[in-house]
Amino acid sequence: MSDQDKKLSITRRGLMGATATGAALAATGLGTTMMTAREASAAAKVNLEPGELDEYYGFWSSGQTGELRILGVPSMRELMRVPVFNRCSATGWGQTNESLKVMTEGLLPETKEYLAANGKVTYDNGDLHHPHMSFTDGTYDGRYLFMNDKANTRVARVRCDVMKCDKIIEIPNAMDIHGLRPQKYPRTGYVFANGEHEAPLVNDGSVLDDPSQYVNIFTAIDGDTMEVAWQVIVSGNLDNTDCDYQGKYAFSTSYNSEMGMNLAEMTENELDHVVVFNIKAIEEAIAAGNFQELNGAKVVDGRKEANSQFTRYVPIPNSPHGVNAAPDKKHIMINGKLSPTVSVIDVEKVEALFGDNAEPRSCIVAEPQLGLGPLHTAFDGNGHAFTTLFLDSQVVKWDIAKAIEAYAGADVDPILDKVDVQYQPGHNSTSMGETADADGKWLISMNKFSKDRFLNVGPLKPENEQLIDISGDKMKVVHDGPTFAEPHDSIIVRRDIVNPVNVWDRNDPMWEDARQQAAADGVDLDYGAEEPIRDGNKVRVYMTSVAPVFSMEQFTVKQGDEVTVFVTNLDDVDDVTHGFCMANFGVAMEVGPQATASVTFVADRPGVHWFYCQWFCHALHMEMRGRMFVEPRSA
Ligand code: K7E
Ligand code: CUA
Repeated sequence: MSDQDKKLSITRRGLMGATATGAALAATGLGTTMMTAREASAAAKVNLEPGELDEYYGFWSSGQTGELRILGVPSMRELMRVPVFNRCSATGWGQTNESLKVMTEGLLPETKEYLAANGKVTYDNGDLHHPHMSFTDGTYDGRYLFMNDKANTRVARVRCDVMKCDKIIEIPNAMDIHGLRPQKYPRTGYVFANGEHEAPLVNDGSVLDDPSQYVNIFTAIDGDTMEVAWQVIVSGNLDNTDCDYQGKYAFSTSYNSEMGMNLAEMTENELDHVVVFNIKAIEEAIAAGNFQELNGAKVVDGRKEANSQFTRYVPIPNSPHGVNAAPDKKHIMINGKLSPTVSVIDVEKVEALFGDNAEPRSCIVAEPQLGLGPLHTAFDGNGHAFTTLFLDSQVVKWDIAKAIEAYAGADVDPILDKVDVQYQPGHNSTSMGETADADGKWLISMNKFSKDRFLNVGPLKPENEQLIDISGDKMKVVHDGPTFAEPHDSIIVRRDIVNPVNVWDRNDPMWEDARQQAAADGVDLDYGAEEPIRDGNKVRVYMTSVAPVFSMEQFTVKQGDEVTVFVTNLDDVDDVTHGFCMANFGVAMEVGPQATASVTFVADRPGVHWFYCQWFCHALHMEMRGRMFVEPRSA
């Protein structure tokens, strides 16, 4: 054993000792001694033969990378990266006019001003934690994926037909969107989004040290229009959120009910809370005009002291984190984080909370002690829950019904199994597990640390996502998957639900602006133009691409012209993507089959400049190039 290994194993033992769950340890030990037939077949399912397709799509966040990732499950092969909040060199996301429209049109006026003062039109970073698919009737419907940006207070939508982001909005009044979940029933519907960090309601620099003026904001976004439907002011901060299967309530955890500003203040209380939002009561108030308008949003006051019908505050020990609705459509798990417990809410007991003199914890029907650092819970659809234990570096499988019996006084142990994961898990997700169609096959444990699990790549290590077979009584880790910064969350979706196209529709709304500009210039995008079209010092170049040629071999502009190049890819074949790179101008973009993409730059470098296709498309791909001639200003 190397020193490094010793150190790790000591640390691991120290952490496990703290759980005082010897029986669970023995159980996990047993799991590794013998490979049963079931385990062997699970391993076979993981290692797909070349050419075989996965059974599930995995949609992954990427944390501070700011993109959405698509993996195949169970192979854990990364299939695609979809840029959302980030700038992407390969696709031109954040540079093409089409992507810049998505990234800028939903920004608040003061943000645009701030960015302009810094010579920018949009942010180029994001912190994407929670990707979730739209629902119809309690299960995924394959229309959209929604996701948050904690770094710059935004919510984005990705179209599942083309796997491109089509909407990004900045949320007014709130600070730093964290928890996000789509409404499950009757459909999405609303996308619920938590502002994590509390701030003065009027945040103009006049308030710093008066916590009584700090608020936090819960937002419901209309998932169809991507506009803010309404907001609720709450007490305490907001962490994660989920909603029921009845369309009545949403639930958000608060790890800082104290409204503290530093660590000591934030962790002072033994009890924090989960906020229950009464959707119907809020909708009625909005419809009746009983709201204040704040930066364009309809806002109601659901703070504790407002004593409204909009919210209830259910006390939960201690700094709760994840919220997860079980596929039984009845139970909501609140993960304790600093408390070793998960608090189980029965949604049928929530209505009574809004009656007179209700005991605020009367909706809690179980609170099993599971181990140290419970963060998130997933489900198999057979009455079992799987909770990550951050400090124990384990996943614990437990029986929901037994936990309820134990809470009522029965002498039963709800814990069924524990498995070590490497190391420090945050979210976990199961196949179809956040829908009513949870199928109990796979669990992904998203671990914050990989330490010694992979070849050393320097001080910055990958995270480790482990695939766990949950089809039997005992959990079995079957695959390690290194991954870069920092996937928090994922969903695992049956492949028949997701049906992207192979080739774009020529009439796609994505390039409606290009279509209109072309029409105004008397150009048909499908044919392009012979010569650049001049409009003062603005020059528009319309070309098409068919492997391996661009329709223009060369074009001439004047130094200082603002040049917009539109490329329409006329190839109508799967996987023939072209690109357009204007060398030494920092310009590059992807143009998918039948797509139009455009990019604008100032031609301030005189002389001959090559543009080339930057996506390998043909045996003569290298030859797919042309020249831009920039006449010097003096000429
Ligand atoms: Cu638990 Cu941002 Cu979902 Cu990370 S949050 S782990
Ligand atoms: Cu077209 Cu490479």
